[in-house]
Amino acid sequence: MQVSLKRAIYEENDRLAAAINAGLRRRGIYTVNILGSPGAGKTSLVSRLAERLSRPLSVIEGDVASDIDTRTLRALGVDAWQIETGGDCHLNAPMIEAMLGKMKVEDAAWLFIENIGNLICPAEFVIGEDLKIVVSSAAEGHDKPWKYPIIFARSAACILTKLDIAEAIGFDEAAFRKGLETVAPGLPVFPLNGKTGEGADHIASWLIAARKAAAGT
Ligand SMILES: Nc1nc2c(ncn2[C@@H]2O[C@H](COP(=O)(O)OP(=O)(O)OP(=O)(O)O)[C@@H](O)[C@H]2O)c(=O)[nH]1
Ligand SMILES: [Mg+2]
Repeated sequence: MQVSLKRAIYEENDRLAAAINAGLRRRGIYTVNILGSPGAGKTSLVSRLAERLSRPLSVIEGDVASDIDTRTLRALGVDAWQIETGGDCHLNAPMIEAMLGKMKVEDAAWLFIENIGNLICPAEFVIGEDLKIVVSSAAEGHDKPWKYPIIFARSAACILTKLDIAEAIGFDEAAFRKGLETVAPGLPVFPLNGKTGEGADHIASWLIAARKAAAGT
């Protein structure tokens, strides 16, 4: 009973997510669902990309509470909008549909969705995105791919932040990459210093290429 109810919830969400994605694609909007632990560097990544991407950019910020990240991005001139889930550990397609009704994403824009900080539930839901990317910080430890394989396996790229403090916290990058290769073979990894922006040019180029490849399909 519980299993079939859960399946029905997923199916309903997936149907709506597919419709959202189709609507955004028709308008030439490319949508990226950004996943990762609390404090991994998701908002820093968005800020660094906003400085580098030339098309219009809108952001949906997901948090359990507060509009701190939305205010941070707006202060940088980014068109950011906040969803407060009030406790839910992930965003879902109905939340995105409701938010898209309020905001005004320009045609042909980028739409970034910063999901709730957590390595479990956000990986299980599609919300209308073209692709997911996962931000993982050295501060979380190098064992994360083994412990949370699904989020890495469902992502199209991994952004590895906080390598500037790797030595101080004993982060073993080779072990992290070995874990990634085990759970998500071939997943591209992009080191990023979220504070200075070092590494963000490569991520921007990769996203532009992914967008072009999707348009060609
Ligand atoms: N040293 C260092 N600090 C970083 C790096 N990237 C981000 N930070 C810092 O880490 C903290 C958290 O970064 P955010 O970008 O807010 O992380 P987040 O994933 O958006 O956090 P939540 O939205 O709260 O889940 C901030 O103080 C950032 O300045 C990095 O590469 N190196
Ligand atoms: Mg954030």
